[in-house]
Amino acid sequence: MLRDCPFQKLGLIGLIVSVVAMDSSAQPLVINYDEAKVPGYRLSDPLVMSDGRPVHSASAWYGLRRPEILDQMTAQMYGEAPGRPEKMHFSVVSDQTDALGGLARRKEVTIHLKRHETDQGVDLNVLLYLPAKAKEVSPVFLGFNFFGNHSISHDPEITLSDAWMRNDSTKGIREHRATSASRGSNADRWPVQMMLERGYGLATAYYGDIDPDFDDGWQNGVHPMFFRESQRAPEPHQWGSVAAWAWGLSRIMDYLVTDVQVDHDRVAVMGHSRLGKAALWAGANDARFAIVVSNNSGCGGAALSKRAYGETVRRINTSFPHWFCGHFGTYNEREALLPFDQHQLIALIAPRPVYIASAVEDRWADPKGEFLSGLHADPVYRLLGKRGISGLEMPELNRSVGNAIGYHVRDGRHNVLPFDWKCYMDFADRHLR
Ligand code: GTR
Repeated sequence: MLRDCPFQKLGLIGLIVSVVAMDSSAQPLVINYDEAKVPGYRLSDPLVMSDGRPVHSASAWYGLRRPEILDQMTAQMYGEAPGRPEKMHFSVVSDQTDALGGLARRKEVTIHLKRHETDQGVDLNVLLYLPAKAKEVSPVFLGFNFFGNHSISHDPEITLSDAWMRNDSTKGIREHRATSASRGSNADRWPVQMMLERGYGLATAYYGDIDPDFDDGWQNGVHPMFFRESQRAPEPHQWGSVAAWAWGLSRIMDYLVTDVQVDHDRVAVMGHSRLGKAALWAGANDARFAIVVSNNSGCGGAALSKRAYGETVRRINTSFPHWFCGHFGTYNEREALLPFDQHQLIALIAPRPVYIASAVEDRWADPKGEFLSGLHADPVYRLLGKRGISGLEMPELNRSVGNAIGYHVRDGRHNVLPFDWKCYMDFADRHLR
């Protein structure tokens, strides 16, 4: 399908500029914010096989087309991930039934990721809040955090992370370690009280427990655990960090299905920005996630790559060479050659509900490209008997639209705001209850 008719009308009003930056290859890197300069592009149809055969039935989708798309996106973009490590096990580190003034039951659980008994392994520390008064199992939102579990709430009982973190004095992180000043430093992104009052639990973990977010030559995090003898880096088709974070979300799900207070049929996976990319990829790979929420996930997440608006494939591969698999570099400035685009990532989640949220000032993440991914995934939802999203136009600001594919663009910047969470919980209320 071409970007012209009928989607050309979907204009975002705003200042239109092109920014020229440089990357390490010394070629000027053009960042386009001008809708008129979005290249003409053709999206592959999620309901047509690569060899041209049309997909007319749910069985052809599940049996043929879905595996084809999943294989392409795995091999060319996120990279192949291993299975669950053979000797993985869980320890409940603490369990308090009257946390947050009696509102919550708070558990801390360590997931020991190990392949062999003798491995040092990697520990993933999960914080779980559940509504204390719940008489039955509770639905849960699961999402990674950026600054450690202790940063998401002022609850002084949360264990302070001792993991490597990017220095940030505004978040109380010095010499790559969290200090006590870091407690609650990101609490405004996690409305725990509102969640508990609405009957939802929250499971969260620091994403750096799975893979510290810097290009370290693959020596830390979970990647080395799976190297063959003498292997030093993932092969070009093997997982980068985004796929590793997605894999980590599935390992947390492995724990959640064993927790008798959690309704494991009602776990919504959510992520912001790079962690939104990871949440979408987790949702595409792991059907245990009942709902998937992408908050401002942008390039490599919900935004169409072929629009090359805001952050581009070359730019993301240059700034973050560890996020995607080696093969993805082939598409730097050659998005047209991609055999898929991000609408197919959304389609992989079908028929489960997925919510895509944009922020109007977050042009780097291409709000219109995020909306279009949902729109172009809609035919797959319809084939599977669900209404995805109707209406070809982006909605007005701060209005949540859609059915099994939810969408909003709110005012303001790249962030997670209470408005976003309210929309996610309303969406979960509609689809999970
Ligand atoms: C930016 C990156 C985006 C987005 C964001 C974030 O630097 O270019 O793709 O992931 O970081 O995660 O906050």
